[in-house]
Amino acid sequence: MKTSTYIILFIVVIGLVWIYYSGEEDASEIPASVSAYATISEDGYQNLQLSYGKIGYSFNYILTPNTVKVNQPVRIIADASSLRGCYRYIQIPSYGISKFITSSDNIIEFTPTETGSITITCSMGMGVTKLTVEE
Ligand SMILES: [Cu+2]
Repeated sequence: MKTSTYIILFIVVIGLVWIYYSGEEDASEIPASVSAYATISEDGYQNLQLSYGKIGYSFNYILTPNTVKVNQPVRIIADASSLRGCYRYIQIPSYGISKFITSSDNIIEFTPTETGSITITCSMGMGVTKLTVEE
């Protein structure tokens, strides 16, 4: 092969490597979880959406928003269509809540009385997310 052919091949390889690594960089920019504050609606509730989907590189519960105010009622609206199997058995052990979600019965309401972190899990514990309670 001519020298010019080697040079062109070299440039193509460098180009492909560059495209590969720039793609990797984009993937790492996806946030592991998005922190957001709940707003208090007219009826006094802080409404949160709970679904199942991709977070970073894995799949788990997605809670948005995930930060609430203490001593203000919270309403978790679960997306029954995305929750499958045991992910529908939602447990909030610190508040004694255990609920099976269906498309017609998908609301969990409670009032957080302490600041800190509340764990929300499925019945087997592989589905897990945290709700942050602030002053
Ligand atoms: Cu599970």
